[in-house]
Amino acid sequence: MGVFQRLTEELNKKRGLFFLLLDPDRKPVAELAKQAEVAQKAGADAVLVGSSMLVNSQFDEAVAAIKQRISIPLVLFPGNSNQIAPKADAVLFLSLLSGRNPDFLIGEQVKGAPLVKKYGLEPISTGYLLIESGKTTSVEYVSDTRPIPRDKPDIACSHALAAEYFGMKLVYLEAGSGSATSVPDELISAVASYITLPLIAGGGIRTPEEAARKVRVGAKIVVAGNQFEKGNPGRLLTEFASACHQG
Ligand code: 1GP
Repeated sequence: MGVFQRLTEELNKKRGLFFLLLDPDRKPVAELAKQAEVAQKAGADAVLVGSSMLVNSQFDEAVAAIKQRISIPLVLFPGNSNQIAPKADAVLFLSLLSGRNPDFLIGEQVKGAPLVKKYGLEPISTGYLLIESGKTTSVEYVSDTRPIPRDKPDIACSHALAAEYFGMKLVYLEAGSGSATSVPDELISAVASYITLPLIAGGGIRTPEEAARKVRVGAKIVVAGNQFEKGNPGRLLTEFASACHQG
């Protein structure tokens, strides 16, 4: 069974899913692999691997090491076409629809597509919308694009509908990793009631309560990463996963 279908079936049993984001720039390979295993035991539904910059050259090695430790899907969340690694299960085949930079709308995708095919990865076409979070995020800076204003749900809805009409499978509402504020509940709720595609919400979601709220207002998948980088996050991961599953 493919990854997208497997996740869709999980969504028939749970109100929402929880994905852990691992950034190979932030931790050594062995720690990333260990954290992925802990997340799986805690109930995470998938592990995303990606980075907006990637100054660490061990991307493929990190993906391979993580893959050895988990049986839940390992899905690439690439910041550019250099982050297509052979050992993953699938890739969020993203287009940064909120921006007007052709490199991130289609250029990187054209470079990455032959690698996705060569490695036999499952592409999951995803409309990626960056939402303003109060300060400049890495995605905004690196992509040289402007985010959608956080108090303009109509603009977010139009972009999300374009993703649906393009035949994409998911829409990702992104505040940016470590952002000061997460995507507003009102904006998630407006987009969820405007389109039929499942929504992912991520960026700056710091507590299980906040994660549960994102599910209740309409997100089907919550992504979090930054808050698990310190100490021993096993318990917090368990709380995040069950908050997302129950909503
Ligand atoms: C970033 O949406 C993800 O791309 C997760 O964000 O690291 O802030 O949890 P955090």
